[in-house]
Amino acid sequence: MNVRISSVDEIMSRVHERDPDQQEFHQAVHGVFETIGPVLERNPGYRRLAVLERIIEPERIIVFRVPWMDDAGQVQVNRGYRVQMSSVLGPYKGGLRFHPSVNLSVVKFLAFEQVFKNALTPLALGGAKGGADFDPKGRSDGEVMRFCQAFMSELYRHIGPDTDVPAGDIGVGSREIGYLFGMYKKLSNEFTGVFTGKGLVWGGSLIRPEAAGYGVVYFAAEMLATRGKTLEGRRCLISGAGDVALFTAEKVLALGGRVVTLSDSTGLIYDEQGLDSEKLAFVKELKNVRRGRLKEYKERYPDVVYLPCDPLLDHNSLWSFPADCAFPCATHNELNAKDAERLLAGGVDLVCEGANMPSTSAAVQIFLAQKILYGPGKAANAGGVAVSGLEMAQNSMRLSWPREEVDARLKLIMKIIHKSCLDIAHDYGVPGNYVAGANISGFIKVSRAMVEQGLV
Ligand code: NDP
Ligand code: 2IT
Repeated sequence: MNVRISSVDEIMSRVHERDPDQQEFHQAVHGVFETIGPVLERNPGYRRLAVLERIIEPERIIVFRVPWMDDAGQVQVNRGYRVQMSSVLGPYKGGLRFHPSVNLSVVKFLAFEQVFKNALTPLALGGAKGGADFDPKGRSDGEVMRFCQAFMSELYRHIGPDTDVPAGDIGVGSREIGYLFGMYKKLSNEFTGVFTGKGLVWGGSLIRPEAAGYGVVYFAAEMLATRGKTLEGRRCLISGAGDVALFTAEKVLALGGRVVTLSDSTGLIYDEQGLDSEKLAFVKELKNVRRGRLKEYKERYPDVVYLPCDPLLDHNSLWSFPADCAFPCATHNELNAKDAERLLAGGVDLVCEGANMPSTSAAVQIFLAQKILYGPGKAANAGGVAVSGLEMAQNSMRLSWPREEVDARLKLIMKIIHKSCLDIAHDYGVPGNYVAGANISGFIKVSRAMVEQGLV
């Protein structure tokens, strides 16, 4: 019998035709598809089993109305999402993002990346992502609580400790997770580990807030070690001023590096002297407690440069300062081809991604062509979800591990991920290419599980 089997290019064209407006999702799928050809050659049966077609189609998408009342008594309506992409390796797992830019394309790209990221960890985690186009900025605690409760009053029926375990992401931190978890507990009448990133006294894991940032720096240190280098004395550009950026900064400082930039959605600071622990504590208090703007850093430390900026504009000035390392830790597509050229011209030989898909496809191609050390987000920032997996394990045991134990496990996991990316890249004839290594390594695990579990 003759069977018509689609080529990878044909499948990619269908992704474009089917959802023409989902650019971020196309970008993420493209990034993976252009590296996995050799796996398909070694496994010709995968084409007939439509492994690619299945991997890009979410198992389930939930889109829902979130009506809530603001402090002025006005009813507001937002749109909520949960994309349950893949459960072949474990319960759906991935964060929630509250930001005005959230739409189905963004949530699908994040869920798709999460599947591969989670597969890279040695833990049993499926992949998902969710969120809403709600902007917590400028909202009172009461408004945020009412929004979270309204959001959970629909989401609760789709999640559970063995079904789907959300966590934080942009705009969803410890305050939001508290309100979301509280509502889940009320509606389900169960105290379970249905969320990660929980408060320390109600089931959270030590090191979870630090995990993504610390993990990024552990991954960077592993990459540098392959060239006999360390972070000691290296000038580092970091974008963002959220959890990922600030704990990346903390660990860079701990390992002897120098942090000269940070940014938020309104501007960046360039501190030629470099941050120290006192300056970092100031930023943490500014962003996490007072929810203020980085501009205040300039008021407190007048010698620094402050530039108002929007990282999604033509180019992001943050990447123009001379440095040795760059850690994009804010948001997707915050680093384009022009920025990549500027980074290289400024002396950068390591780019390690704390954010998900912060570099555009063209920027990635430049890093690969120049053979600098380039750690893609799905490998480099996997420490966050990995410690979420450790939080789930501790919740199941009804125990909690000390800080040192969680940190040691995180470090080991980042080492394992780094090695598996390198080994696979070598095995597939692209030594040192962490993009191919991460994609192929994740793809092999997910596709194998998918095939073994049959057509479900
Ligand atoms: P936060 O909300 O804590 O911080 C995000 C930071 O980036 C803030 O400084 C924010 O500015 C800035 N930012 C966000 N969106 C934009 C935008 N559209 N334009 C300009 N600036 C923006 O989020 P996280 O630190 O948790 O997440 C940062 C990145 O890391 C995201 O890509 C996320 O997906 C990824 N990530 C998160 C993990 C986690 O466990 N939280 C784990 C792995 C990856 P402002 O302060 O003005 O809001
Ligand atoms: O992008 C990510 O990996 C996260 N936002 C964390 C996901 C999680 O479930 O901890």
